[in-house]
Amino acid sequence: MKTLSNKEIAYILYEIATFYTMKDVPFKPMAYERAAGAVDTLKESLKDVYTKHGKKGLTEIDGIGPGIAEHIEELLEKGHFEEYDKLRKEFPIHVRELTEVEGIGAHTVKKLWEHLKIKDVDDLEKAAKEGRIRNIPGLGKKTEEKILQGIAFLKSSGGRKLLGVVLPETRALEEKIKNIPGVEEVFTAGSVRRWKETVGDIDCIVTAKKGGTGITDAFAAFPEVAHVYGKGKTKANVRLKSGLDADLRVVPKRALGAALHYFTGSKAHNIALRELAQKRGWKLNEYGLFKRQETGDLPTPRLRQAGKGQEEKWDFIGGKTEEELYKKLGLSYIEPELREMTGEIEAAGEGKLPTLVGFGDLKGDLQVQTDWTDGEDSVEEMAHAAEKLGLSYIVITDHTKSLAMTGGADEKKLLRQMEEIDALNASFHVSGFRFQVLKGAEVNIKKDGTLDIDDETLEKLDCVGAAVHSHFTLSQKEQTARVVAAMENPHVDIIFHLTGRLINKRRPIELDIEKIIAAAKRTGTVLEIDAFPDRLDISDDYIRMCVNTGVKMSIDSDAHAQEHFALLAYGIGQARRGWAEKKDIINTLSAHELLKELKKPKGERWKN
Ligand code: DGT
Ligand code: CA
Ligand code: CA
Ligand code: ZN
Repeated sequence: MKTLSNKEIAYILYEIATFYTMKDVPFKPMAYERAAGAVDTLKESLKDVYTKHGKKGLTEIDGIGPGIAEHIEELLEKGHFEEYDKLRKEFPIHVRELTEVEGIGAHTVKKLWEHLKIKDVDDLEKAAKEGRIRNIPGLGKKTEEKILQGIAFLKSSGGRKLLGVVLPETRALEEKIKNIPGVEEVFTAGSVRRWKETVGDIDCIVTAKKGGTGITDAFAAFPEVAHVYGKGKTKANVRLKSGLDADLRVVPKRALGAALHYFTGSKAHNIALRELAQKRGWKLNEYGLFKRQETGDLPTPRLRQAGKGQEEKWDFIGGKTEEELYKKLGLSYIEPELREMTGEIEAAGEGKLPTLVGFGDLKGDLQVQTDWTDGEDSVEEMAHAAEKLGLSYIVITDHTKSLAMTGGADEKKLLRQMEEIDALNASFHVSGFRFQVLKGAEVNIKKDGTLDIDDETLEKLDCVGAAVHSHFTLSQKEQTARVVAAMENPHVDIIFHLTGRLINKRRPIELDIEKIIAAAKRTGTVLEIDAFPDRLDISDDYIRMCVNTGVKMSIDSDAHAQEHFALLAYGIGQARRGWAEKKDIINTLSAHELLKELKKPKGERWKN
């Protein structure tokens, strides 16, 4: 059997969806896209599902029908299937590469191929630079400019990958490493452990059982490995087939904490800590914390001058755990997310570190899309999925009318949805199920800062989020005024994904962040931390500014499907990187507490 990860299979399914779009085949693109989405977000590996339950197990996955299940079976068994081979022959195109450019989807790929035989980003860049894209019907000069910007942006990201892509891959790798004979424990360090929004490479640390050998050999021989840069007894550096690099280190158990600390970084944080150790006459490295040996037979100054006598000898004084290291250096424990040299060492010395919002602290999710607009699942399905994940309420925030491509809701549609939500909540109540669905919307902020839904309707909603989805290139002055105007609206409770950035794809809009935060404070408007891994909007430094100013935030999944609630973890990681505590995040409140606050006039909210 082949080792294909869920990501790889999902990609092939997306590719096929694109091919069928290009052939103008009806329905198939949707079916393949839906299957791809299902595979992409599946927790278990498809290979495991197939090994355990066969093809039948595959068809039991929501979104995968018998036809596609058969193809997945062939993919797992042989690595390809006929339909796919034929399509690839017909369209020798690098779909994944092309669609990584912001704004390019299946329909654009089709046009680019039909008119200019563009098959990869190199072709695309050349054609755009030569001004040939603008002549394709339906694309035009603006698209051509956008494409060039998208390519430049992709290149400038320097190959760093989204944490949202790397983390699932890392967890899968950890599982495989755990199964290498001789391995005792596996940890991931580096930027992944610090929840950085993008990652350069994966750093894994393992401890070996007594006498455990051959661990690095087994690792380097994984089918996922495309290239081995270097390999020794305790260390291996490889490139994975996914394009990511991974480092593996086998470390002694007595120094696990020191190794974990060293390889977690950040580098600047490590250096500062090492200096603290040096100030005490100690030495800190990945093998532990050491103190100069005190022996009776120190060489006499005369011998030492002559370069004779013993070399320096060091006694191991700590390093089994990270907690111990920090303690020995007079610091309270510093969470990985804070190790970026932004004042954490001083704060730890003074006992003034924040108690970070925890991964289990969220009680609700304030941005959820459904099949009323561009989400995949119904209000009820979303409610059940959220409850399963341990949440006790969600706010339904479908898009509004000026986002026409999503089927955005107008006032009437919102009113109808409110009725459905009332009915649903009533049925929950009857069954004794205490989950609550709250009414909301993701309202569009128009160019002039007004909203696309009238105040009378907004007033009926429990929680209103407003967001910028157009006119991304206004000047800083105009853009700031636009968002501030939206915050002045008494019905706008939260600004969703403030800067509109898409990591590695779209720049943030230009904002005077100090003015924005001051306006949020003044008006009592909440700023969202959108947890979707390519948004993570607002960034950690903006979060820190909110914390320092007392501006409240929410952490929302921006879910468009049931599986997306799991993405909340990325938002929590981001909040922690911004030093946020539980009190800074409004959806750590119960539905009751939250509604109580939201019923007050904006200026009177969030007073404690
Ligand atoms: P990345 O991979 O670019 O997303 O970021 P990191 O932080 O994972 O960096 P990486 O993989 O180069 O190294 C992992 C950790 O190892 C890093 O966070 C700190 C530690 N480290 C690496 N090089 C040095 C160094 O020259 N001095 C010190 N003190 N620590 C280092
Ligand atoms: Ca790394
Ligand atoms: Ca590394
Ligand atoms: Zn949005």
